[in-house]
Amino acid sequence: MKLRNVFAPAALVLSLIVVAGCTKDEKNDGVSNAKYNELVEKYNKQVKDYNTLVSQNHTSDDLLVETSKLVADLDDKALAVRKQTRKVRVNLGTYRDGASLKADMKELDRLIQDALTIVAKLERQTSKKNIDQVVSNSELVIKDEHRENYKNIALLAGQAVGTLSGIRDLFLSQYNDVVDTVNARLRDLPAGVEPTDIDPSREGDLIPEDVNPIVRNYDDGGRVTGIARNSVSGSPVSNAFVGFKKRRESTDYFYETTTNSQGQYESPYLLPGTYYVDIRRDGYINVQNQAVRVNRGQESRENLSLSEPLEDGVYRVTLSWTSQKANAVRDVDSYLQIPGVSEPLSFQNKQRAYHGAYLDRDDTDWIGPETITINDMKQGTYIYYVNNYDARNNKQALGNSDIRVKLYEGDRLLKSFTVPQGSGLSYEIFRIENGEVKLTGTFNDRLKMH
Ligand SMILES: [Ca+2]
Repeated sequence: MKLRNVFAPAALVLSLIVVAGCTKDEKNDGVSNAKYNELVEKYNKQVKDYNTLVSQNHTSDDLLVETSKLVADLDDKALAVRKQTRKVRVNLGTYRDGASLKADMKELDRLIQDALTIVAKLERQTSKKNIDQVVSNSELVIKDEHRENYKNIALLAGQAVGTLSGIRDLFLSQYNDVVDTVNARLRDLPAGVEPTDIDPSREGDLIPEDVNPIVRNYDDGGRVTGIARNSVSGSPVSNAFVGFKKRRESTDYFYETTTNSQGQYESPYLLPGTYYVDIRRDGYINVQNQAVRVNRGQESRENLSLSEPLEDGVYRVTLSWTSQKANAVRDVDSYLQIPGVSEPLSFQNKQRAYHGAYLDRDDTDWIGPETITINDMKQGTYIYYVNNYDARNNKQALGNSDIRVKLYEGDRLLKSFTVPQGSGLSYEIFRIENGEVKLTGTFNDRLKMH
């Protein structure tokens, strides 16, 4: 056994700081450190005094061994709690469904209960009553001059335990804050799988109607840039109208621009938040209410794949993704599982008719587009998913790649999708079951790949 100092409460305090998830490098998660630091300082002083006194006297080896064992257990448990707390906090904004968030919280609850059980044992063991008992049962010959010290040892232990209880209460109150935040998030999430239709119109992200979102520079906001391309030829689409607005169902554009001869457009610097963009060009299907997020000091890459109108009953899936940037996927691939066909449609069988569908090309070098057209929709289940082809060791890259998928039918846009932040190498976006579109939105590393 790794024996630690008998003055376990010192180690216990450190464990509890970690349990609370509020070390200095985590100050951004909204938990105040001040009260903790105050209690820890007080506690450390009490333990130091306790330590000094005991070192001048004999005490029970049993107490030392048992206490050390408990502290070792608590250290292990505290580390697990810390990891789980961070997991929940870091991912809080990106959980796609209530079920996975609840599962992670359940695990956190379990770990915390285990830790508190150990805390309770330690409290009992270091209580004044127990120390008194140990002292009175001691077979050591206690010299008179030490008797007073033993009383003081017990007294100090009792004080330290009192502080320990304060720390535990504080920890529990902060944990309750996490639970409150999680509950608020759960109200925004469906119980099962969340659709990935991009409508991040959470109130907090929207710019108030009376605020001008255009700002002067990067210090105050960010910018949206992108390239519009023809979904089949990949040629730039010039002179397309791009209108920025603050509300989803609105035609009140606060900024309008057009794509240049290379298909490029950009917004002015904008306050951080969520905006919506409409894109129109004669000869193409309108794209309405495309959600874009603006982050301070960043450029949001919103590349557009525009489709010409199709015949009724013809479906088209367009895929575009980011221009070159760090920690993103250069080559995203589109896959379509066709009912009754074992091999999915992908770059392996592009540019030829494949069971009533067709993939135009494999774009391998940023932006896209890749486009699948389904001319002959069959009965059964179609599954559309995207794959991270060239960054196989980076499970975050797919979610960092600003992937935009659109599903068209005839002359209208049915749905827009994105791939959210998260981990995974492939991501199932939607299914079409007997003509009905069902949003799925799940990371899945076991989908069939070439
Ligand atoms: Ca590709």
